[in-house]
Amino acid sequence: MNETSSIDLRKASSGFVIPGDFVGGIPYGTGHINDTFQLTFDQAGTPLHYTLQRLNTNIFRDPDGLMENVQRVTSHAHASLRAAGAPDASRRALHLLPTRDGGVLHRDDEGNAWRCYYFIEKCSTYDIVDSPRKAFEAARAFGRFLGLLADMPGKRLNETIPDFHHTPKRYAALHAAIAKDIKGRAAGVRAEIDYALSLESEAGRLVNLMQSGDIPERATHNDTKINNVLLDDATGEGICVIDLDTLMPGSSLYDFGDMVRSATLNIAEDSTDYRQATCRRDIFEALARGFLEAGGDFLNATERANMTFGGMLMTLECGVRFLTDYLSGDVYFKIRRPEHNLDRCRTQFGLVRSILEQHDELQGFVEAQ
Ligand code: ADP
Ligand code: GN1
Ligand code: MG
Repeated sequence: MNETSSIDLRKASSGFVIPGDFVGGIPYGTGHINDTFQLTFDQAGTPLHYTLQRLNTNIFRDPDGLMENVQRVTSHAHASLRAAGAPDASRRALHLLPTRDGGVLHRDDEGNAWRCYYFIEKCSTYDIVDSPRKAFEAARAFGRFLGLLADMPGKRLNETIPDFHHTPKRYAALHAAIAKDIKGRAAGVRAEIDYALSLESEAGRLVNLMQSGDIPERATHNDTKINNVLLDDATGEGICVIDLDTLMPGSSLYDFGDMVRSATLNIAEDSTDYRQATCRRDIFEALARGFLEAGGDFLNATERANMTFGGMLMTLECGVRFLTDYLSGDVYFKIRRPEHNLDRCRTQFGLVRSILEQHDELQGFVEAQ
């Protein structure tokens, strides 16, 4: 794939039916996987924005199956919003633009896969949550989204990345990376490897509870990073869940867990100040309240009993993935400095430690809801 600076956005956007004249586009957001741009079109004197994204097809091997999921879920969301009479429905769910050939995925001459959405105005995303209110709103939006997915008719969602949250398989990949050690980095990260291995016995708990049927399989988002929900600038409400590439069959605890991972950390995910990493209890509590307010009716007792554990496990799994990528020569997550993945791994492991230290109090709060 070429660098984003050399991309011809006018050409890429010409694959879609977008009314008006192309004005320009800029890179947008802080995601680690796809390339996102905000486009401006002039429609008879009114500037309109769109979100154009180039999918990372090294990671998403079946873009058609992925877009089928996105189309089903966004259509279902709009139908539900219309049925509920929501006045601002077009800001509350992503809306795909059609390609010139009537699909939703545009393939350019070089084989790049593109999609385009309405850009939702007057909203913001946050990489670090600075108040319990924001955490509550984000968690309630993700909880409602889970309810929406539960209502969706039709077949099981396509698996866009098989075994995405199969933590034991993530550990197997770590073991393979340590054994290969292609960059000669393993000796320098012995402490991180030892920490990961000290918790390996926990890796299978959610997978086992799903296999036994104690935790139900659900249609889930699977990447509920806190910057994947748009908060309304005027009201603060969590208005729209975005970044739908990892819609797949999964567990509610993957979704609650990744919120805990991405919102409770007191420092940036890639901070070099990783020794300061702490799980902020007020943010955790706000997440639990928001998620349970929206999803409390349908979560079962085993799901509730494992909510804090889910936060720990999703954080551990992500740390293991960052460490694996560091050992493998940084082939998966975008990096902007040589030790970027290692720094990310260290903040995640710091957060795991902090969640484990506070586990009983945090889970006590969940049980009291
Ligand atoms: P990535 O997979 O790279 O994380 P996202 O789909 O999360 O891609 O988009 C990156 C950022 O772009 C988001 O965090 C959000 O700020 C912004 N964004 C994405 N889609 C929209 C949209 N339809 N309207 C407004 N902002 C959007
Ligand atoms: C990636 O695309 P983005 O930045 O929202 C990753 C998540 C990780 C996250 C860590 C498809 O999410 O699984 O938790 O980085 N997405 C994929 O920040 O691997
Ligand atoms: Mg994102």
